[in-house]
Amino acid sequence: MRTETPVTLYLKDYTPPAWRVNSVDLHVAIHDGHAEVRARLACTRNPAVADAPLVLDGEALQLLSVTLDGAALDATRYVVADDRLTIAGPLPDACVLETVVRIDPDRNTHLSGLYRSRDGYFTQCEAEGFRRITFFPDRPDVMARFSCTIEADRARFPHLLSNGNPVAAGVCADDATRHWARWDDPYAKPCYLFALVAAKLDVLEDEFLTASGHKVRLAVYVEPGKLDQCGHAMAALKKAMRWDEQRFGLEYDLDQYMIVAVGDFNMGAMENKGLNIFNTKYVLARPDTATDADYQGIDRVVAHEYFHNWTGNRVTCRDWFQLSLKEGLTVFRDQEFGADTHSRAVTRIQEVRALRVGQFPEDAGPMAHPIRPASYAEINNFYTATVYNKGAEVIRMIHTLLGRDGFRRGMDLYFQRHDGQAVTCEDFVAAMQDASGVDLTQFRRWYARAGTPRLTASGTYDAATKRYTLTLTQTLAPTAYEKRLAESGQPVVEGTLHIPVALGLVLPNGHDAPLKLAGEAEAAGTTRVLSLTEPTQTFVFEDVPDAPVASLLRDFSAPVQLEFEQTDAELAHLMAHDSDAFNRWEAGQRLATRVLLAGVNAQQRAALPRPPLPQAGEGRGEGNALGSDWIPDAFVAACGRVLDDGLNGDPALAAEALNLPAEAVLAEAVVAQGGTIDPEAIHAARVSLRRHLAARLRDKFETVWNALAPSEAYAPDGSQVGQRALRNACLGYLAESEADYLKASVVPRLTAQLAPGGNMTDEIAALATLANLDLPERETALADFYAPWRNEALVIDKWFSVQATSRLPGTAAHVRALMQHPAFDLKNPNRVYALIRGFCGANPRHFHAADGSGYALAADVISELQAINPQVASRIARSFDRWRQFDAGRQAHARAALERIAAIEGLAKDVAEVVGNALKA
Ligand code: B3K
Ligand code: ZN
Repeated sequence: MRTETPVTLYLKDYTPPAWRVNSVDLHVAIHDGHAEVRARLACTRNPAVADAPLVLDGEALQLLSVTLDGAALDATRYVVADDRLTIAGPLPDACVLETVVRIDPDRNTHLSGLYRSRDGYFTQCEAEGFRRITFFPDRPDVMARFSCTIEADRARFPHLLSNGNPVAAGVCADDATRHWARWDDPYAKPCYLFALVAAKLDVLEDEFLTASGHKVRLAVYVEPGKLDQCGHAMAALKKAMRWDEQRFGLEYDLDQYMIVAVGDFNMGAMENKGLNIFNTKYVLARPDTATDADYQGIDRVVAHEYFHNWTGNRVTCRDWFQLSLKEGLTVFRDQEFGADTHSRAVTRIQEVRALRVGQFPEDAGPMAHPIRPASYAEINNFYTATVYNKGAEVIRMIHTLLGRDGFRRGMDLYFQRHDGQAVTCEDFVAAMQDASGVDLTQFRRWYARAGTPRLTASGTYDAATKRYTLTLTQTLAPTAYEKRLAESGQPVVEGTLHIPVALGLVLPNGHDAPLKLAGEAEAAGTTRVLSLTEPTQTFVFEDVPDAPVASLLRDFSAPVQLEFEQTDAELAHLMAHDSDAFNRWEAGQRLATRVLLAGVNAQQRAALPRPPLPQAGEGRGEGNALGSDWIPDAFVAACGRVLDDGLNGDPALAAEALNLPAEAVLAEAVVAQGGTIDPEAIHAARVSLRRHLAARLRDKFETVWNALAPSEAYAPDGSQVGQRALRNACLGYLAESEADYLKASVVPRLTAQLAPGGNMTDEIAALATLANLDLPERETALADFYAPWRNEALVIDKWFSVQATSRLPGTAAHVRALMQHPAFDLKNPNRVYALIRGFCGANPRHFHAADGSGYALAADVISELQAINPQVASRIARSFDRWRQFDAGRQAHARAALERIAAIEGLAKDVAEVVGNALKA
């Protein structure tokens, strides 16, 4: 086996391509056991780069022939080495190169390039998969016109699809069992947007009339028999198409838009021009198979891939360092779509929660990088929360600074300037600046600096002058990224950031004060966006009638960690009165975090024994080892008010407010205070707080649960979704009750919710709750759930997940046992994500078990998986990111696990980069 040594690539080394490919004509013949790919490339020399050889990328290809301008090329004229085909010697400035290669899609377990899945053949080319199909300059700044002929068995693969428009099709002249279809894409595109499908599928068709009157055929292709599960995806597509016309004036540009769902797929979906390929998870949904969250995920991912048609495809990236140019912007667009079509506040809360769980720890860990990294070894490792989610936050800050109209003018200018080009993040920011007149020079540092900035605030009110003085300070400590840069002699970007801080001042009467900055003639608005551009700045507000409570970072106006001393009473005031719904929620989270950290300290100070193993039949997964004297009554009362508000106001917001900060977020809060993560103490504190609330607020939980009983047939619409979320949150709390009540009153409800005929949202909420309970009903429920759903892969994924994330002791061993279950398959990414990532990523207490059992499990899986599917293995390896934040014993186990992986001969470079960084940081 070849050892893949990670080679680091640098942004500074970018050079334009020496050769361009104007057009590529592909002929892909799929046979049993292999495929043959003929590629005819019309190439022209870039006059700016004289004498360079023609170099094409190629990986796992067997070269059968090469011709240049119609003549077979002498073997002395080309070299195939190091995943490249190099044509040397004198070449004309324009030439046609034709290659024939043989590939093996049936054995392509990487799921990159052309591969086999259940119902046929599918492709995934981003980032560097096209080189696994044919020899090509596989870089996004080479944009070519593609045509593609696909040939395959007629009966087994009736649908032959590629990008663009179908131009011809027929039965093969020499073999009537085979057929072919030819596609032509009129838009030049980078090869990462190429796609083909040859499969047996069912199709749902529809039409969309664009604003300018162009009729588009819409098609969703799914595995045979699943047509009743694609209506929601189709509706989402039409909604997204209309929204992009209305909000950004962007119309679709081809005669057809196709979505193909496939069960074996490394990520969520892929925006190939005119032929999106989707993970089934983001297409298939029926009330009895998909949860509210699944429906929402479908809305968002369908919209995201559709939006890429402009932000990514029409204007693409010059190189992969610019990935956030398309991803950050497209995530921002899908977030805005979500906000405009669902609840803006709930959408924002969920985004920020995801940022805190996924991106802040990344910024603090060994893989830290800015949204535009200056170097990488394996680009697939940089499809990260930072590039995507922090990237979207950076776009959102531009939106905040420019305002909605200014941002729209910037987008218009961006397309006017760059349609059909491969560009950089600078080009985007320049368009925004030029269209709005807002100076974004300093703002651009957000693209180059890693880490989560700390924003420290302090405020004072002077009753005599009626002035409120706010001082803001920003700091940004170096991360592992700067260390890596320095080691490789790269310049480190320094300097303060331009941080938009949206603020309001909430008066004792609950109203917002009109905001008048010193020097201004009159007040303007009650929410203002302050530009923090210095290390420290002071802002003075005049005519503030009474001592206010400052509401900072409204709508989370910047991705920073806020440090602002506010009393419990001040936070409670914001929870009750802040006009900014996000900050009402945020105040609750800050209060909850404070309480929970006190719980963690109480546990550690008292050096209490760890929660004992469950008593047989006690029901709950563990004893309540922690008292409750650290839980203030005011917090319980605030949660009670949240429940009242949920009943009378917005249940979705109430459900969000009752969702205590995740264990991973609490772990980061411990680290921010200079502590060592104690996953047992964090878990115990969180569970204890839930139990305390369950006991103290039982009547309210019961009242809300009863009041929200469904009265109409299931629909994944906003109001029902909010009601189900709150009702299931209440039931989840009630399930924290003591054994008698639990068994007599809660378990029967959980079991009833699992009865056939219900919806998957309620079912999975009940199953996940039962999976935490050590009761006979748990096993019965799991078995009863499995049997009828055994052929519905996405539902079985949920069955694996709820077990992987269980609180119960012995979960690591149980996960190992589940890996032997006939339905588990290491080759299927969804299954691996459900069971293994569920355990490693969403069950911190068991993954970080003191005995190292969680780490050993992960190392075993990664070792085996890295040879099968390096991208998926690498994602699992990221579970180790925070290993140095734990105690010495856990660190020793983690190091051993990481070193065991690093020592694998021929370790895939994806995993080598992640594990290498983890060990050296
Ligand atoms: N652009 C793809 C991601 C491709 C990931 C390659 N490892 C999906 C998306 O962001 O829309
Ligand atoms: Zn994307």
